[in-house]
Amino acid sequence: MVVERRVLHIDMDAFFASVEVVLNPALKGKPVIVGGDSQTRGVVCTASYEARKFGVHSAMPIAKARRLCPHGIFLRGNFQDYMEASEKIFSILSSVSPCVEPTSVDEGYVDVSGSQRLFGGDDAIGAYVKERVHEETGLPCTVAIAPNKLVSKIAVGEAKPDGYLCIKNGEEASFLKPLPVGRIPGVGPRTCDALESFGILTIGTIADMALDDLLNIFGQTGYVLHQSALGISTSPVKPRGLPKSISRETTFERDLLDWNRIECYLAYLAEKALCALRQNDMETRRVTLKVRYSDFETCTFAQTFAEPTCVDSDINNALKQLLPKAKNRRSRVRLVGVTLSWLTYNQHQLNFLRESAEKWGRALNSVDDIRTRYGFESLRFAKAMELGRKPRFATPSLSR
Ligand code: TTP
Ligand code: MG
Repeated sequence: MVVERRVLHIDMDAFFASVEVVLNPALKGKPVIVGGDSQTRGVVCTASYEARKFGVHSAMPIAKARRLCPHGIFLRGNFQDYMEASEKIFSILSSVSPCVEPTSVDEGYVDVSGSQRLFGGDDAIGAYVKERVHEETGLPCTVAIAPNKLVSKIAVGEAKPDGYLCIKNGEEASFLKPLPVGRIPGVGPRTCDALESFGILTIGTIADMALDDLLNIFGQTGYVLHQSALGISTSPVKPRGLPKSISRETTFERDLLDWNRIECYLAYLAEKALCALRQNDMETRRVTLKVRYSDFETCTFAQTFAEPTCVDSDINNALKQLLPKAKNRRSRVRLVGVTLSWLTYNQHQLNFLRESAEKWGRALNSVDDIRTRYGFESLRFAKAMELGRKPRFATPSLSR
């Protein structure tokens, strides 16, 4: 039996702004704008759909957004909150199929070809994903399921916000036919203008053209346009491979000289990196401390372990030994980070010599379980708690 390829695409709606609404329900229905590094500087990261009605959009200067939407609610945002929501979303997607390809913090593809019987078809899969995301994060998202990544991506764009769309195999071209050419991913304003100058406005017009004509006008791009217009794409969903290293780093809002505070941030970042390490069922043999000073010089200090570990105290002890080297330079610090590398699978269950590490490992697994259920902030180590219950980060610490 030939299994039909079915690809799910998910994209969260007004992601950062929606997370802010969940954190403060009084913002619901209001024009919320996230971004900027002050009241007037920087650019918009995203705007709620209410704010978009005023013409506010991502990458627009905050000052312009203020002019367009003076009564908008402007927030700086906290990347930690967005990352936590993102992690929950991808863990839900992994419960549908092992073949998950994250493409950004709020977007990804899932190959659901093999999940059809288990869930009872596309619509059941779509409903399950939307419901679980809503239950676990309170956030709205848009989901589409189609024969390939290209069509599911375009379908999500059509179904936004809070939508669901299913395009059956064989319906690709008819779904795409009436849409403007700019909906094809990669067709930017310049290609749109070029197509329009030939009177080509809809995807259907491209599909109906002779391939030779398209090749004459656009060269090789003509072929890609023709395939896309017919909804043909063979690009596979590429599940994220195992990480080679796991890093967490942040740039401070203002360069810091207070090493006690810097160490608190470092402790928090190390906690986050270790939690991610254990979630991947892995251990590390090398920890690297990264420090960027205010003159942008970046130094790294590393320590290698004789035995692999996933235990916080091992990493914290190593960092303690590395810190004096970093403090030697008496300049302000712009960024700190921690990287765990030389990763291996956690496979020392039967090693009796490591009994104490085992006990730690079990305790930490319980810690991680509680965090999965009640959020990362529910259990924290003392050092990082000096930053307060919920530390603010000016920049994300997204790297793996
Ligand atoms: P998007 O998915 O492009 O946008 P969105 O989720 O806010 O809105 P929608 O998908 O409903 O159109 O980006 C996801 C997040 O990434 C967004 O909430 C904020 C962040 N982002 C930026 O910080 N800068 C940008 O220029 C863009 C486009 C997004
Ligand atoms: Mg989005």
